[in-house]
Formats: sequence, structure tokens, C-alpha cells
Amino acid sequence: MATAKPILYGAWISSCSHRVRIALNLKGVDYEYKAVNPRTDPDYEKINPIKYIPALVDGDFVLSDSLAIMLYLEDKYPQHPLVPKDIKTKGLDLQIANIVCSSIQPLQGYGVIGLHEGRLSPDESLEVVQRYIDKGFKAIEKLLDGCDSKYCVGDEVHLGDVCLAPQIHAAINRFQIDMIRGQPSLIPRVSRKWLGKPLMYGIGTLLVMPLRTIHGVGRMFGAARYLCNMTSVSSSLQIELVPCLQDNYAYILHDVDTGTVGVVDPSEAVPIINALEKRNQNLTYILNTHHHYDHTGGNLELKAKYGAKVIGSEKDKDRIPGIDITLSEGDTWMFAGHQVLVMETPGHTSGHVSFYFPGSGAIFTGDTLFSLSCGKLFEGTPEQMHSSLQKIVALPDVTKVYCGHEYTLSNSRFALSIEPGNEELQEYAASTADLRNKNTPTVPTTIAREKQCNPFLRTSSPEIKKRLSIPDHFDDARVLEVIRRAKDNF
Ligand SMILES: N[C@@H](CCC(=O)N[C@@H](CS)C(=O)NCC(=O)O)C(=O)O
Repeated sequence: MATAKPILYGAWISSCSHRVRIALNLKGVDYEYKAVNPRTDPDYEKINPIKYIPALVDGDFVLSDSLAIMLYLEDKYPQHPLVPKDIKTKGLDLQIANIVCSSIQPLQGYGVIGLHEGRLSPDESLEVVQRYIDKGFKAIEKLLDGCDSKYCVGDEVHLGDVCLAPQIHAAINRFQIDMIRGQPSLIPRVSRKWLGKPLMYGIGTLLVMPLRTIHGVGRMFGAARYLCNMTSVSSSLQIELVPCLQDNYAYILHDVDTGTVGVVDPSEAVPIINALEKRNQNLTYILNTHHHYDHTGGNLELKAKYGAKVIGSEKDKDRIPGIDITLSEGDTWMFAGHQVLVMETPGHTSGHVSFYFPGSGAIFTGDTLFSLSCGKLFEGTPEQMHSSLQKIVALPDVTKVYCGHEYTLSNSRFALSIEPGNEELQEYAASTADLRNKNTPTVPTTIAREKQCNPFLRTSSPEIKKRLSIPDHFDDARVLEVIRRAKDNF
């Protein structure tokens, strides 16, 4: 009888899940991957009572905590040993692994950052996280001082390496740490050891492997290109906002290192052509968040003029004009060395995606998340929209949100009508009115601000529930549905 594959519950952003994916891949274990949001998925608590990821379900055995899972895999699958035999080497390796697992990762996670919410600005929170990462990396650096091996404690990859690689990845991509050129305190020896030329392949192998499993061999090329550009940490991406139609925004992306240019959601061609001509630029890529005409109307003309490639959701392959490259949830696509993570965010339309640029801390949310609102539910359910919004706001608070329309002023009127006592909202509404009086865009907004002010992210606000007479037993999606209906009739 065939044995069922183990199931790994995780999320692409989670470095703890990333460790386990690496371990599973090193051991050559075939497994099924289930993406979850541990904070919002109501059934996940049954799998892991502490509601953290990862968790591994192996037949009728359920195990959570990445270190416990990796040690379980070590015992069950002896191939490619992850724990060194020599007791001193093993001690050092476990020390490195545990510095990452206990003394860095928990302090950069939501549990700690959440505590600072409202007390520290997003920039101040980021500084706190960077301090913890720096402290941990420096300790590892000291421990490794004088050891000359290919990886942390030998010429094979062990547990310490498996934990360290995703932590370096998170440091660079989520916490803006420059491992090569950063401030002196943030240039640990590990960066030279791991990112230095001769060892590039070492970390390359580690990071490519989990991607190989998840996205298939076809995606490996993207991952490999990402690794080659990994040293270009401080972002060289410029984003230019181009007003289109009545209240749409298209965004021109320009990689200053290579001169590559792309555009997100060109609803019409002329304003984009004008902007490009002003800077004497060509256009290589067109990214569409969804198929609606006011996001794709310029595709064919721009494609004909510049030969640009059109990128969009696999689910919209029959309705995005001129589409060339189709992507799905969790795919990584590269824009001139910038990693672009594709997040399926249905609700407004069934094929809607958001494009997240972790290296630049920017996300293009189309008509899923607006400043102070969300898109209308044309093809999706309130549950889908709620889960799409939660996926977006799980990104770091400092993430800049570039949405598809300038709706903030009218959204602020509705938001204030149902949560008039929200002081942050009052302030933001006043500054929005000020900006719009001067014809200045209110975009980009940030995840932090939207969490404080956007009614569709505040489904637990007692004031909103009271104003809209929402019964206490309604879950978040039902509350969102009522708020959406109230806004549609506002
Ligand atoms: N010690 C645990 C920590 C797990 C953990 O913190 N997971 C994070 C993702 S890396 C998480 O689930 N965060 C969700 C939250 O904080 O709500 C492990 O290594 O598995």
C-alpha cells in the first residue's frame, strides 16, 4: 500500500517553514505543501495549538516547531545527515541553529513587532529588528571565527546552515539589511563566508532547493538569477506614478543598474509613452494585476510599440490582452534582478494577483487593497477578499502599498462615517484632504497605516460593529461583507 506523503503547512514568507523545506529537500523527501495563514485560518489551530507555522503531518503523527521537525526528519531519513557525529562539532552546529531559532527569528516575528505597534513608528520597529539580527549574526560570526570549512561546521550542509540560509534571506529581503555594503555593524563575517564568491554556490544550492520543489524546475532559473543578484541589496528600483484615465494609477518601474523598464497596470498607452519618451526609455515588461480594461487598456498598443512582454495571472490567461508570461500563487519572477513574488489576491476578480517586491518593500495591489478600502466584490466572495487582504497585511508594516486608483479622499469619508472615533483615521483623513487639495497623490500608503485606518482591515473594531449593527457572532468575512455593502450604498 502506498504511504501518504507528509504534509508541510507553511507560508512563503516564513523563515521557519523555509528551514524545513530545505531539510526535506536535502533528504530527498517527497512531500505535499499547504500554504496557510496561521493567524487567520480557523482550522489551523487544530493542527498546531500555538498557531505558528510550520507543522508537519506525517500519517497520523502531527509535529510542529521547525527544530523538532528537522530532528524528526533526521531520525526518520538518515540520508544526508544534518547533525554532525562528533559531539563538539554537533554542539557548535546546534548552537548556531539555535541562535537563529531562538535568539533571532522570534524577535523579528509578529509577536514582538506587534507589541511595538502604536508605540514605535514602522522605521523604529525596523531598527529594533535589525538590532536583534545584527546581534545574532555577530555572535555566529564570532563562533565561526577561524573555522575554514565550506559551510558553518564542515564541508557538508548541517542544521546550522539550514537555519542560517533562510535567516540571511529574510534579513536581506524583509528587513533591508545590506549584507555586503551595509553599516559596519551589519557586515558580519557570515556575509563574507556565505556570500563571498567561492561560496556563492553553497548558499545558492540551499536557496534554490526549496524553490525547486515548490515551483518546479521551470522556476529554478528565476531563483538562480535572483541569487546572482542577491548582493545588490539596497534597492535600485525607481517607481514612478503615472495618473491615467480619471483616477487610475499606472506605475513605471525602472531598474537604474540595468536600465530595464516595466509598467504596472497601464490602463492607457499615451501617458506611459509620454513618460517614457521624456526619459528616453524603452519598455520591456507590462505587469497586470487583473484583466479589467482600466488596468490593461494600454497593453496592446505598448506591446506593439516596444515589443514588451505582458505578465499576468495564469487564471487570466484568456482575458488579459497580449499576455505572454503567466504566473500563479507563490511564483517568483525576476524584474532585472529584483525578486517579484506573485500573490493571488482574489475577491475583486477571480484572477486578481498582487506583485510584491520584497527587496524594495513595495507591493502593487491593483483593486484588491486601496488606501482606506478594498475593491468591489465583482467575482469573489467576502471570504476570498478577507483572506486576500489578510495575506497582504501579513507583510512587514513598512511595506509601501501602490494601489490601482486614487480613491483615498472619498474612502476616508466613508471610513470616518463608520469609525469616527479612530484618531489615526481622523489625522490621515485630514492629511488626505490636504494632499488632494494640492492635487498630490496619496499613494503609496503603508501596511501599518492601512491596519490602523482601513475599515476593511478593522473587522474587529467595536465602533464599526456598533455603527453598522453587526451581531457579535459574525466572523471577519461576514463583517467585511456588511462593511462592503454599506460602502456600496454610501
Ligand atoms: N519555534 C517555532 C517558531 C515558529 C514561528 O514563529 N513561526 C512564525 C513564522 S516564521 C509564525 O507562525 N508566525 C505567525 C504569528 O506570529 O502569528 C518554529 O521554529 O517552528
